[in-house]
Amino acid sequence: MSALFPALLTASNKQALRFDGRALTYAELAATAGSLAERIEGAGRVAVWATPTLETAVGVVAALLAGVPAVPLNPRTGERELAHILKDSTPTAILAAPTDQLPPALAELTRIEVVVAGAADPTPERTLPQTDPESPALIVYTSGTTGPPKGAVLPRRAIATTLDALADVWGWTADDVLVHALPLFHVHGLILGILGPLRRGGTVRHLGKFSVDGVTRELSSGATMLFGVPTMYHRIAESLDTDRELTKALAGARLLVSGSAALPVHDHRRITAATGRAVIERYGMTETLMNTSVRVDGDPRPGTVGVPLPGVELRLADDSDGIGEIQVRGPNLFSGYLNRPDATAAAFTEDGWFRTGDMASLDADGYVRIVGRKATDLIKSGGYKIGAGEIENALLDHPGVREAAVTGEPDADLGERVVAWVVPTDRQSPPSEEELANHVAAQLAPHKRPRTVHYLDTLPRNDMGKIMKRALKSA
Ligand code: MCA
Ligand code: AMP
Repeated sequence: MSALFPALLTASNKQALRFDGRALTYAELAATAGSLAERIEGAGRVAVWATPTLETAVGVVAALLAGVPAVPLNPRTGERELAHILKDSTPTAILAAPTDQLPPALAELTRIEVVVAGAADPTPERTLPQTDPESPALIVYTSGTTGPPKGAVLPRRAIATTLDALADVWGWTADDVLVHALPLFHVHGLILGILGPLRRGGTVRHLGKFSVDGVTRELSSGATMLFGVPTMYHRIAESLDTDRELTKALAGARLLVSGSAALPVHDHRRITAATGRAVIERYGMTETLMNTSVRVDGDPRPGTVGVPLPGVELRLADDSDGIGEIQVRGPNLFSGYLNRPDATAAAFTEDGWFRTGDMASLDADGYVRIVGRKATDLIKSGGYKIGAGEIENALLDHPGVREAAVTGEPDADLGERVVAWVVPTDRQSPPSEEELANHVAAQLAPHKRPRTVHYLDTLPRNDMGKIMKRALKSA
């Protein structure tokens, strides 16, 4: 397989990365990531403190150059989730910026500082190891319906093939300048949003934190592409009526891409009506990287996620009524869940197709329409996947909670919001909504916190004692 980042070999003075005014050219990135790669070569696995900064991008590129698997950590991960990820992935070191304050749970690891030195570092003379395409590149943690998150092992082969397939369907080249504000501990922001431009030899400008103004500014000053989750496009759509600069900026972009959750047709229409531009939807998953997309030269068709990417095989299982589970096969797939052969086996059919759990129908010409999910216990909020079970377990750990159930409810901004249904231990003084939200944020992660808490005397259960979640609906 060719090098993951051919542009690092030519090491030009073209801008590769820019975060909040700090930037690196390809020559500078090759030098700074190259010398870090030499320092970490041979480390078993490294964790990366994945703040939305230049240091995270440099750390991950260095790990890829060194052939050392990297585990990106959400810097807001709470105690319980962080302890699980560390125990499961057993990194030997943590890559972090010199200014990062790390939690005590990381104290046992060797801290390797990512110092972005720029051109001062000479490009290493030595060529870094030739790495097997099947070797693990990244381990990305993702939620299931129950239990703690699982580490999806992503080989170099999957990253290279998914990025090249996207280049084909989006006409993505070295001339593109991508703007985004996605977190760097998931596939969308890290693999598509950072490694994607670097593989093309193009440029990425990261906003640090999402804002409509930041998107306007960058698309008005040379950026050509925008990646976002539907919540970001919803916030953009909300601003269009009053913001002429934003409308102009979007109208001038080459490509607007949405993914991680469904972009409602209403938001598609509002954006197209105001700007004349269609938002391109693509569909992926941590375990599969990207499966389908609307092609840049195809019919955008809101409400669909386009057609299978080159090299990806897609079928619907048990679709006698026209709707079935999406199953996929191809070089874009992960190698398995770390330490979870049981879960890996369960994720595939007997004939080797990956079960996505997403339910869909197909248009006559093969466009995929996602209509829902098999598991009601998976919540997609702001583009983050959240398992109801992990939040229920965290809530049950709170002394003020006797019973708990968690559901997802429609939310115009987040797509779905996490709603908790709680039977308090002491009905006279239940823990407050804020206290429970803080508890979940501190144990798991802030995006997993319940946005609404309902207090009940009992949870509705069937004869078997199973909670009947369908009976739990906010008024
Ligand atoms: C609020 N905050 C708290 C608490 N309450 N912190 C601690 N304890 C609390 N009780 C803080 C948050 O940390 C945050 O801080 C701020 O309040 C707002 O947080 P939140 O409510 O979560 O933000 P939001 O406004 O709801 O965020 C919307 C968002 C975000 C920006 C769209 O959801 C987002 O970045 N989503 C991207 C998800 C994504 O990348 N998914 C990819 C996975 P502060 O203000 O400092 O930030 S899916 C994937 O990879 C597949 C392959 C695919 O297909 O793409
Ligand atoms: P994650 O496991 O966090 O990587 O999220 C993957 C899930 O996000 C998929 O299984 C889908 O349910 C959902 N998803 C991603 N992209 C889209 C999209 N364009 N439309 C609808 N759902 C999507």
